[in-house]
Amino acid sequence: MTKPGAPHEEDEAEVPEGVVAPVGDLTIEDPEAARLAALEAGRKLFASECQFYFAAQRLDQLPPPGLPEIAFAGRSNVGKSSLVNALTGRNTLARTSAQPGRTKQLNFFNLGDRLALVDMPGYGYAQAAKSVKEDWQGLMFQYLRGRPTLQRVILLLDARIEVKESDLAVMDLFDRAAVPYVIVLTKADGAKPGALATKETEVAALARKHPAAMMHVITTSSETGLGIPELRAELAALAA
Ligand SMILES: Nc1nc2c(ncn2[C@@H]2O[C@H](COP(=O)(O)OP(=O)(O)OP(=O)(O)O)[C@@H](O)[C@H]2O)c(=O)[nH]1
Ligand SMILES: [Mg+2]
Repeated sequence: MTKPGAPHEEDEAEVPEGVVAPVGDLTIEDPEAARLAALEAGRKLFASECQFYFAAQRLDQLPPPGLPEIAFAGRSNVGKSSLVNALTGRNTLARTSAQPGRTKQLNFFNLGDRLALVDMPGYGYAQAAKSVKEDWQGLMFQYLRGRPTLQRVILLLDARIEVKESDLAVMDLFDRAAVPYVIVLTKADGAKPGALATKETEVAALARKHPAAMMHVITTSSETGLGIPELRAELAALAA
């Protein structure tokens, strides 16, 4: 559609190659070109230098707010540290372990001076002492509520198992803190295709019920790299 009286011929001559084609004063996006451009922006950002720069065990120890922050949250052992490694293409940047409870503090990583990635301790670890659980909840809630630079929480759910009470409790907590979060399914390599599709539908329905959750769900595997370029692209859009 063009505005009445818009210079049709000139428009045709001036359509640039690439993402957008202006028509009159409207902009028609080419979704495929926009998708490819976003993937490329994600690839470039995550190819840049990434360095650990801060560990916080208490709220009064947080680094001064600076870069836009992305926090990775989820149950113990869901694959948060592995996802940080997969995104940044480094196997040993964040410490991972088959034992739950590996990450015990908020670990901050500087990605190309454009984004801070925050690897958080896991929740829902049955063996953890009660005081540790309360500390974690308290620390996370205060961090989430009070952090002006926090742009997005990545909430990881295991694609192979059911959503737990602790996940639902954390989603409520995020809603109350009004922090936008995107649900990422992890370990998709370990789920059968049919079960994975059912899980995606179930989790998308769950996301729709939670006001602070983004509508879409990203399915990933840190083992195979599934979904990693898409998540990089989404995060690049939030970078400084
Ligand atoms: N098959 C498979 N295993 C994975 C994947 N991602 C992580 N894992 C394994 O899951 C275990 C836990 O991974 P971590 O990344 O340490 O999990 P975490 O969420 O950081 O755990 P905490 O720090 O204890 O909260 C490790 O044995 C990983 O190798 C994946 O995509 N596929
Ligand atoms: Mg960890």
